[in-house]
Amino acid sequence: ELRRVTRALLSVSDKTGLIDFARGLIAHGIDLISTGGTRRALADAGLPVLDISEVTGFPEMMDGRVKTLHPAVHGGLLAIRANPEHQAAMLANGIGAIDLLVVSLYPFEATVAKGASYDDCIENIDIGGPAMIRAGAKNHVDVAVVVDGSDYAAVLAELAANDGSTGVELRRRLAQKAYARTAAYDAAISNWLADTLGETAPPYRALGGTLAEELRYGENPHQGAAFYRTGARRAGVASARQLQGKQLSYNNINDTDAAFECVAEFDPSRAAAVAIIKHANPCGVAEGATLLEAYERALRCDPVSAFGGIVALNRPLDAAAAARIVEIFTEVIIAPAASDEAIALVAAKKNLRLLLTGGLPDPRAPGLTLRTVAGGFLVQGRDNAVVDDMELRTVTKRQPTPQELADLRFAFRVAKHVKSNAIVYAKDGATVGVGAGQMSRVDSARIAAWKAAEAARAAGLPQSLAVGSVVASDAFFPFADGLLAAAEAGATAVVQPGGSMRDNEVIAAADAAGLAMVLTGHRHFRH
Ligand code: 93A
Repeated sequence: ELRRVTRALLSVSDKTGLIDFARGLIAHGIDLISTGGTRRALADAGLPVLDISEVTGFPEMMDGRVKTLHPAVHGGLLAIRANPEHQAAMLANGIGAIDLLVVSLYPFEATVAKGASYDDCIENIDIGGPAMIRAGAKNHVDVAVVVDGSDYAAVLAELAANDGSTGVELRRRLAQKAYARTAAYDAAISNWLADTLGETAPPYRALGGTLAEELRYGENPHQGAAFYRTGARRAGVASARQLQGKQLSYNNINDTDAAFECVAEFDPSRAAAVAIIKHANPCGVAEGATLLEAYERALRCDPVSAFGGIVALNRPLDAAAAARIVEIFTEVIIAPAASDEAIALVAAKKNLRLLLTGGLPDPRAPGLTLRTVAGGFLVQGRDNAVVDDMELRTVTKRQPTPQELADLRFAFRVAKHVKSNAIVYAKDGATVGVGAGQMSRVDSARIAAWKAAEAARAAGLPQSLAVGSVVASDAFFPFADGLLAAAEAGATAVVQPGGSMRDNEVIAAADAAGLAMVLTGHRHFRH
């Protein structure tokens, strides 16, 4: 199954490593064909190369839109060497075989990412490249297709090991990678067009991404895993710069994303905010005059769970906050930026990862979330509802005080980022008890209250942190019991979507307990 390589077509936008690779090919006596820019780069390095127009008999035309779209190219890629009729057609039409195809596509994703104009993006849609890639990959019985410069070394090693031939296993592996590349490329184009049209609904979205890195393992060590980037323009873990620390794990990436998306709900021009995340759930979120203050208050909510957590900040990490954060074991810090002094303080902790994103993502931006089910996957628009945009309706006799109202908003903002059933107690812009992921709402309410009491004990305070707090529920209370548990814990006001069959019962219970309750009309399920 070895195939000797006698002719290679090289057409690459990314010319990294090109010259050395081409030299390696020439050393095996392989003839090179190239398109305009690639040919120039090779010729400038003094390497012998045939211009594509000499193969096609046509000049490159229409600003390069048509350069390789020709039977002399596609016939050379698609002809089955062992098929006599294909051989005869090649002979009759003067088509020479192409045994190795090397393409790196027009940088469409990078062009979109840098915010280029519509016309610029259009011009960066590669047509000839994907056509050749797909042709060569279809015919991998004879042809090797390279779409990624990181495979140059493997190809040269293969040629060296087999005296200028490629093996079928490598060709098949390269073909698989080739189709992954063209699929992701087309997905990026479709998604960009959807963005320009303002289409955000899932049916209009193509799913695709490019492999960012192989991960050591998945959620557990026996699960393989990898990280893909979709190219969506959103500040966050996928585009962050890692300054130090070892490679992020699957769970780190998942938790870091949860942390940063949560803290991004808090407008940095209003207050500093910090979210501490464990197992994708907030174990403390707080605002403060400074990041240090916000961190201290977030930590107070659940100092036990915060051990080994992820810390996300809505403002550039400063030295005061950094000095305090590094005092306890933390896996990851993610922030829009960091001062030099803060970076130096974090550097003292070798294993602590510091990620800088360059900005905060817009919580109102559209996007997709997806999850797999056996034999398929579910796609939905991301939850971009923000409590500030909701009309809050007071349904109890008592109106919330302005302070209660501010805390209700704060608590509902956090509840959006807590796994359902979510119950969040908050006071003075800080969570004081979080109940997450229980199968019954009343259990979440009780757990959150218990944690608020524990936090008070840990801080040496005489009464539960929930006393005088407000409480948020991500979805309606189906019965009054969850609400009564919150009242018992000391909450004085409640925010919830409403819409239960028993809303009246729940409202009556709130009135009886002297609570103020507001309805948002929006639910924040997160499972
Ligand atoms: O505009 S194209 O879609 N038309 C083509 O016929 C074509 N053939 C190759 N772009 C085409 N290419 C692309 O040109 C390759 O995929 C590669 O990205 C680029 C290399 O151009 P140059 O060698 O001139 O730098």
